[in-house]
Amino acid sequence: MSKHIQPQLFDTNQEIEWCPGCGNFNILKALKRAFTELEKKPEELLLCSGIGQAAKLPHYINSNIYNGLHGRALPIATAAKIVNSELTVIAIGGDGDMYGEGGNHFIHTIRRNPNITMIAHDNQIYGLTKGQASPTSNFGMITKLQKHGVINRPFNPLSVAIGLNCSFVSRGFAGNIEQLTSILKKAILHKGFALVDILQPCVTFNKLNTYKWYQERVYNLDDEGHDPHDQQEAFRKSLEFGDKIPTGIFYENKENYLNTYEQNVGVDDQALTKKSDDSRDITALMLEFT
Ligand SMILES: Cc1ncc(C[n+]2csc(CCOP(=O)(O)OP(=O)(O)O)c2C)c(N)n1
Ligand code: SF4
Repeated sequence: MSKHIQPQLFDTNQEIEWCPGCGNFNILKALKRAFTELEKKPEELLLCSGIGQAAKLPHYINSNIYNGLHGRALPIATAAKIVNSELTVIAIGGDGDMYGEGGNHFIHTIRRNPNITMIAHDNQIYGLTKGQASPTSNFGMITKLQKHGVINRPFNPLSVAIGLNCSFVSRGFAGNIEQLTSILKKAILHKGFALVDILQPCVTFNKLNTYKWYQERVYNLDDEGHDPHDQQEAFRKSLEFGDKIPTGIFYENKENYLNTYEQNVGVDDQALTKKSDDSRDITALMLEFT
């Protein structure tokens, strides 16, 4: 661990509003560890989120933060990265926020490939609004609202991302801080859009996908010698979600054509605020409209 930067540097004095035992606490811990081990400074970070229990996380990390509308973390993160490519930008939220209300942005941000990290606290439920089904809830799951069981098949974020040739696709488990920290570090260092889906027990509203339920099923893809550059194998692994649930890095796309969005629009070299005044002079543009 770095001598200069300690995890406490990322603490804030905000009172944490999560239920005792919530998987979010370990995600917060792993993220602080990842920033510490990567020797990030608070001013180098921007954490963007929408609405939800998970979306509160940026308030609990000493960094630049943007807390916006439900489902809108990704467009904000993409815009911020374009304006200042020197920032480490993270978009964070729950499975409802990122895959439901923000589902359209999820798909098209993968296609754009900005150099940002997306973290989804996937508790397979709407936590903040007290336990309705979310896009990733298991088929047949009984909730307060879905009294006869969920009738929709679950959204599979990893299969969608791999199918779209996403630059980096991974899954962690909030019950394994060590592995989660390592995945988060790799995702942040990866140049391009990096998805980290995290199995996150909601101890209050999801009585099906508990710590025990996950612990009995999760395994590490590294232990099987999985090759993350093999898209078809990664896709096959992404379909596995039952008695066995893979975690780790599913897919890493290293194809040359895959420039980042910032490279494609020509702003990846320097923060726009640091560019010379000349490049920001819009007089000629304004004259075109007179
Ligand atoms: C446009 C819009 N729709 C619905 C809501 C109500 N709402 C707030 S949070 C939330 C779901 C949160 O669930 P999730 O994103 O999975 O996060 P969690 O609370 O489980 O961490 C909903 C439906 C809203 N605020 N805005
Ligand atoms: S409702 Fe669920 S997700 Fe929200 S803080 Fe409580 S345990 Fe965590």
